[in-house]
Order: sequence, then C-alpha cells, then structure tokens
Amino acid sequence: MVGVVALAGGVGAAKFLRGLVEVVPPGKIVIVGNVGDDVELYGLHISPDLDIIMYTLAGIVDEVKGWGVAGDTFNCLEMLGRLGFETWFKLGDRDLAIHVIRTKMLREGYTLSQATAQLCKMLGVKAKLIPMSDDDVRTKVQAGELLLDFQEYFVKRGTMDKVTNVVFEGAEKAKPAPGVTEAIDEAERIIICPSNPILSIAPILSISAIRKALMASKAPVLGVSPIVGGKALKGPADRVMASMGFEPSAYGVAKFYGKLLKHIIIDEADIAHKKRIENLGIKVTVTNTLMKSIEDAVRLAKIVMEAE
Ligand code: GDP
Ligand code: FO1
Repeated sequence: MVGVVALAGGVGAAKFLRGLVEVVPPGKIVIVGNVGDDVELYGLHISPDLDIIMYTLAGIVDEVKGWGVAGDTFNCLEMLGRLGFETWFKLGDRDLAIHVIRTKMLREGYTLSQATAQLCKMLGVKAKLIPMSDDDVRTKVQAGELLLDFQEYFVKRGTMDKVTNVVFEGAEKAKPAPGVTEAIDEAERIIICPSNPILSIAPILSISAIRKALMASKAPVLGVSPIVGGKALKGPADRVMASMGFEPSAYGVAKFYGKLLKHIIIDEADIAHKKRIENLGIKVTVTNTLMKSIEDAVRLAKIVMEAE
C-alpha cells in the first residue's frame, strides 16, 4: 500500500526526504525522480537527481555539496584530464562506480527504473525511488540564441545564462515509468518537494499521463516552497522564475503549480504572501522551512504530513 508519493528533484528534495523517511515508514513512500538532468559522459549514463536522493537516503551523500559521495576522491577524473578529456563535471571515484554499474545494467537490457531499483537495494535505500520515465526526456535550456543541454547550463556555465525558455525534449512521447501513475492513484498524500519548480518538477509534470494522474487523484497534493524570502536557498530557481515571467516568491511557486496544489507550506519569512496565495484557492501553512539539520527536516516532514 502506497502512503505517500513525493515528486522530487535533487538537493532540496533530498534534504526534505531525509526527514520524511523518519516520519513515514520508508516502505510506504514512492519517490518520483526527475531524469531531465540525465547526461551521458565518457559513455556512462549519469542520473544526477536520482543519485542525490539515493546517496542522501543511504547516508553517504557529501553533505556540504549536497551531491556526490562523502569523502570521494577524484583520481579517475584527474587522469581523464591528463588524457585530454573535459573535466567540468566533477565525477568522484566512488560516484563513478554507480554510473559504471547503471550503464552496465542498461546495456544488458534493464530499464532505468529496474537499474534504479537494483542500485537502491545495493545501497540499502528502503523508500521506492522511481524515475519519472524509462524513456529519454532531456531538459534543454534556452538562453537567447543558445540552446543548452541541462548540465551545460547548470554545471559547465554555472547557471550564468538568463533562461528565456525551457524545453523537455522527448516528453511528448515519454510514458511514465511502471509504477508511477499506479502509485499516484493509490496515494493517500502527494508531496511536491521543495525543488526548483521549473527545472526539477516541471520535467516530471511534462509527461502528460503523470499530470493527468495528479489532477485526477483523490489524494491532496501538498507543496513546500523552495523560495524563501524571495530567494532560492541554493541554485538558480529564483532567477529562472523571474526570467520566465513568474514572480520569484512563495506566491509565484503557488501560482506556478496552480490548480494542482491543494496546500502549500511556506516559510515564516513569506507570511506576507499568505492571503495572496489563499486568494488563489490554495491553503497555506506558515512555518520555518529551513532544513539546516535532520531535526529540521523531520519537523518539516511532520508538518507536511499533518497538513489537511
Ligand atoms: P537541484 O535539482 O539539485 O537543484 O535540487 P532541487 O530542485 O531539488 O532543489 C533546489 C531548491 O531547493 C532550491 O530552489 C532551494 O531554494 C531549495 N532548498 C534547498 N534547501 C532548502 C531548505 O532547507 N528549505 C527550503 N524550503 N528549500 C530549500
Ligand atoms: N553539480 C555541480 O554544481 N558541479 C558538478 O561538478 C557536479 C557533478 C556531479 C556529478 C555527479 C552527480 O550525480 C551530480 C553532480 N552535480 C554537480 C550535481 C547535479 O548535476 C546538479 O545538482 C543537478 O543536476 C541539478 O539538479
């Protein structure tokens, strides 16, 4: 029986999920992960957002960066550099082992969701992590004349470009991975994690069968705002919202999700937006949403689980 479905990006989602697994039995949680950020480098399939969640829930994430494996070394990358290859994507040696195994499984005919389930099992992750799709959906970022691959925008160019449009290549034809819409149909509660709405959650919503299942679900859809006091705590969410015509605020996040959302949890810093959001027909809970520690994440997860 599925209790909770969580739509998740990377670092913001993982911080929240680390709390959620302490509040809800992990066996009752299905996490639908973004794979629009996936990239192929050196012949390896890398799924950064799935890995951030796996490493976090397995207790091996580099907590300072929020991605990668704690205490990793970079010998392989250093050698790749010596051989003349590009090294802007900082792949650690331990991290590489995951990409090698994922790629091996994909070459042997496993789907991405099967490979993810295997990796979760190997790492001892108890919650069920399902990629949004087994089909290729790739987020491309348009910045004026430039059309950038997601990681080129995010890591190589350090999010310096002003985003004018975002496209999810392959989304029209993509089907949800097995188990995604079934979990949404069965869920008692659906949570949109405090992730980047446009770059992390919109790719998931770009798959029409997922969007339809969410709209049809009897379970309440609750979101946590990743924008606090008009700013993203990390990354470009505020800038991307502004350049795409959305107010970079908790109100803008609520407006972006619109009818999908029943209830949003916003930060105390954003109390001024409460009435405005309620006028959109969305319920609001105001609390401290900063997750500086596991205790903060557990507290926030409890509030999300108790919100009506
Ligand atoms: P990414 O894919 O690795 O960029 O990660 P996500 O899309 O999952 O999350 C990025 C968002 O997480 C950013 O917009 C941050 O503002 C948000 N975030 C990070 N830490 C926190 C936190 O402690 N509280 C809240 N409310 N949002 C957070
Ligand atoms: N993020 C960075 O900002 N710089 C990196 O060099 C980098 C390497 C990297 C390697 C493996 C991995 O799984 C994730 C990695 N990330 C890196 C994080 C990641 O690419 C982004 O946070 C997400 O794609 C945005 O969700």
